[in-house]
Amino acid sequence: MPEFALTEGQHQFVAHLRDIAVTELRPLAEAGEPGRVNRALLKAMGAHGLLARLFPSAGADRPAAAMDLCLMRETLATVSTEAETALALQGLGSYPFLLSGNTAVTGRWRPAVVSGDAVAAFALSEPDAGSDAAALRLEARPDGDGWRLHGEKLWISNAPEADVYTVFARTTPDARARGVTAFAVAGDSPGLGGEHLDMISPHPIGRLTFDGVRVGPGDVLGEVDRGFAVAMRTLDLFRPSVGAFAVGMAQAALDAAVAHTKQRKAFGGVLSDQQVVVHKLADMATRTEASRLLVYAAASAYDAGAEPAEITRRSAMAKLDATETAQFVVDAAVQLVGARALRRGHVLEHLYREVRAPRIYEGASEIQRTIIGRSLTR
Ligand code: COS
Repeated sequence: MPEFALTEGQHQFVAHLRDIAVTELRPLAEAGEPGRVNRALLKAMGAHGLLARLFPSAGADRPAAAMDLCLMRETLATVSTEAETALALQGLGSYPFLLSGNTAVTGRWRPAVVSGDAVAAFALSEPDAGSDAAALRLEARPDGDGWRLHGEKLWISNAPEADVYTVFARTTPDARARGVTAFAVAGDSPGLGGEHLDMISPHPIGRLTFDGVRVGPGDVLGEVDRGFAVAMRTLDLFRPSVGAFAVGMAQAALDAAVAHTKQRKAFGGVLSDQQVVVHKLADMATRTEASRLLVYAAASAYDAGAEPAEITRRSAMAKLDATETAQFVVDAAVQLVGARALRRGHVLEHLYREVRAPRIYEGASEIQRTIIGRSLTR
């Protein structure tokens, strides 16, 4: 059943997290270098047990708590988008091997991932396979009892600095989704290279090159040729949480717009005396709250073990609605605050850059509409 209100325990956790975020995580995030992995920040999140909360029960059928993940992302987004994204990327990169890895893989990486000592990354996209993920071509050539990986991955968050990658590669040619295998690949593997990419939003992202990187049967996550489902199940969990990130950004933008328009003198009063202004704030608040409820409903359905098709549909709806809403809200807030919102360093200038990418990554809005549309017509 979808949840429409937070429990007392959840409220307390959110308040506690906000406190840690303001006093510790934001200063660490601000001390980091834009576009680079911030290991001190990740270690602090590990020390506070936040990364462990991403994986409450490794090895279980559903080793994650979606609502918890969403609350963490929404809360952190209102304080520090860098801290938010560092937490999320750690989860996205390592969830597949916690979901589908054998005991050796999970045992090797889980402790370091939850302590923040190892940085994880999710490597699905390629230059010619973005929205059409089943078109991926990174080649897994048979080599003894294992494979050698040849090819390229692009737009991979945390690359090329991560310590472990979930890599989706083609084990059977011309088989689209039915010929993809997921592997855990150590960041220091011989033959693995890469570079940073300079993007509009400040989180680390890069390109990976594979020149005969050796992977063995023990590195397979799940089953050979069944890796596409590993990717999709991971995205089913993380898409609502991208929505939660968007809701947090929308809330931060709304708060900034309310604070400004309440005190900004204009036309013999304050800006919020103008009906056009207060009506805009009302729309921003209402749409943010509606998105929040869609996110909570999707997360609750996941945690309650709803039917896979329902989880997928709700996940797509939450991501679609929340990311599009956040774009509207941040843009409207910039308009209300005016030129000072566009000055480098203003919270809205930062959010304006941050809010754009989530409408593209983890499945563009158009892909979410395709998923929702198919669920209606199939
Ligand atoms: N959970 C488990 N399995 C799933 C699934 C899900 N949510 N969604 C699809 N699958 C399975 C299907 O059941 C099908 O399995 P079989 O071949 O055994 O029947 C297989 O995966 C292929 O599914 P489908 O035919 O729907 O694949 P399509 O190529 O039509 O594409 C979309 C599906 C468009 C949904 C997928 O390519 C997608 O999500 N694209 C966006 C990728 C993305 O998010 N990239 C960002 C990377 S992270 S920044």
